[in-house]
Amino acid sequence: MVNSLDDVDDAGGCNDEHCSLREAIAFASPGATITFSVTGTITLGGSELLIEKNLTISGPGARKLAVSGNGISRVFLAKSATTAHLSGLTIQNSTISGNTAGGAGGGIYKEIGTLLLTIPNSTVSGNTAADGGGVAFSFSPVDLSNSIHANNTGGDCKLFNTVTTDPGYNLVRDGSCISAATSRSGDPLLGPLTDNGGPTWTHALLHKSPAIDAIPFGSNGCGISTDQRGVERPQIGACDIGAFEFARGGGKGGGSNGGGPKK
Ligand SMILES: [Ca+2]
Ligand SMILES: [Ca+2]
Repeated sequence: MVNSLDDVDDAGGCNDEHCSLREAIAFASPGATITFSVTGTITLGGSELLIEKNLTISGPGARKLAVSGNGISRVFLAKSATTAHLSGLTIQNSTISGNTAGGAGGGIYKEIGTLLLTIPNSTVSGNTAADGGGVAFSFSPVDLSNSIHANNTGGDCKLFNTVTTDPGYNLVRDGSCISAATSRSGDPLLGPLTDNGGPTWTHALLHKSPAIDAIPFGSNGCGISTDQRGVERPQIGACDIGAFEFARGGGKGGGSNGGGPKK
């Protein structure tokens, strides 16, 4: 049970007093499930979280827990022949500098094996890698829905020898990894990563973003009933792609609706 948002690996290991996500991964038995008693943002101290055994990391909800590379490192690297199941968390602001060996998958890189990544209603943006800045997958199928992938340096999504499952309603700026008729490419018009209300930072959808109301009510559901900040979905009748629901005239997001009621 992760009970701290810091990235400290102290001498005490993982116990009731202090257990960081880094410690939980290091001390977990193969096949274990890691859960969380904290919400907010875990900001990594400069190095990626290495997963070298079969693990399930079950966050409290994509809108409640974010793991940030702080613009310095990739967030997760899952090594060969492991099964890693990540759910209920947001991956943000991760960067890996481009080198030829490891320069893929700025946010997440999964080598051979199985990665069951649940990132519906997520926004993957501002990540950097030589190849596949947002997410990269090698020999491991990936399931995307209702998500935005944009503005990642090195490509928004990269598949090596694998296929993507696209249930639809994805907006991928460079058009990578999408196949469903309801998914599209193009600029999602994102604001900067900042405090728009809620426990974690988000990229607001700007006025006229094509992500706004792109998911008809009842199609794919809204995924979840609130956005990452806690603002109710849908607003204005239909659901928005990604982690942020645009609300004209404010709402529970404290008035930060990413563009304002410009008509
Ligand atoms: Ca500890
Ligand atoms: Ca909407």
